[in-house]
Amino acid sequence: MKLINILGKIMLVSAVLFPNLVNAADHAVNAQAREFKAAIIYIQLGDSVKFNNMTSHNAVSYLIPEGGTQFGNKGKFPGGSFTAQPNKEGIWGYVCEPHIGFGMVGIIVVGDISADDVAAAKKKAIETLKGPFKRLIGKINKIKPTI
Ligand SMILES: [Cu+2]
Repeated sequence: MKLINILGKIMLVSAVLFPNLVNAADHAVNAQAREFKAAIIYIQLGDSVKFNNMTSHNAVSYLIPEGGTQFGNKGKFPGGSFTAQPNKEGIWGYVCEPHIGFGMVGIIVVGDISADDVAAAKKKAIETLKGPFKRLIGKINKIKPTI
């Protein structure tokens, strides 16, 4: 009984100190044909995103918030699936490199974003992305601000 009480207290303290970790959710994005489904997802900081059916696809971040850590291996296939955990709030744009010509790109929105945040991400995309990577701009246009 004592051990259960101690474990209960540890979980309670963890929930107070690290709410994002305790409440973290897992989201799934499926690669289907030449698309990510869903192509735009909305998550909270601490959540993870599992990319499924990645045998002939990859998912590499090309547009990330300031201070964020890139995910995905450029030029490599992860295999069956892999999990990304975006580590900053904001708009994350990623692409499937082999199929970017088909517009196989996606967006992960982390936390609350305003219309200004969307406009800033679009400006950054226009300034920094080249060639087919500009496909991300079309997806940014479809983001719905959450605040
Ligand atoms: Cu692909």
